[in-house]
Amino acid sequence: MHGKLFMCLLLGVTLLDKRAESQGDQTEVIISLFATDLNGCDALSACDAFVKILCSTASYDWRNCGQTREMTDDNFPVWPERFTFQYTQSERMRWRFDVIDKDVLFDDPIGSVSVVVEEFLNATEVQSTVRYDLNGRGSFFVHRRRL
Ligand SMILES: *[C@@H]1O[C@H](CO)[C@@H](O)[C@H](O)[C@H]1NC(C)=O
Ligand SMILES: [Ca+2]
Repeated sequence: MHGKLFMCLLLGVTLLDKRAESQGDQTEVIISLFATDLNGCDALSACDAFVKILCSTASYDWRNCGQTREMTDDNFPVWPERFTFQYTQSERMRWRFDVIDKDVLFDDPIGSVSVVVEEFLNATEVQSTVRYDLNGRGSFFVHRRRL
């Protein structure tokens, strides 16, 4: 009798656990980045672009959340890094991607993209990549990785 009751309780707790999980309190979001048609960087070569990622949530202001390597002399850079974020809906996370041309003396900004992560997750329910405009300086893509 006691054994059965215990099993029922155990089952109940396990089911509750599963529900909390599938309601997605925390989701792992993995992204990678690429850009096309970058332009206007250097007179004698293509852009040497890298990306600085900043993020903010309800509980902290903009902070560094990663950086890609520089893709030298390439207006169609595919950055090899993957970035992993722990996403909680109530935290209202945002990303800011600063695309920057590496130069010998001063790095020059190419463009900046702000993303509400919830909007990105909604969009990537139906497609895996979202395109953002760099105001005439090219296109920036955030790819959601599932593999
Ligand atoms: C994302 O989708 C959910 C479910 O359809 C919706 O309630 C929510 O408002 C959407 N969020 C944004 C930021 O578009
Ligand atoms: Ca340069």
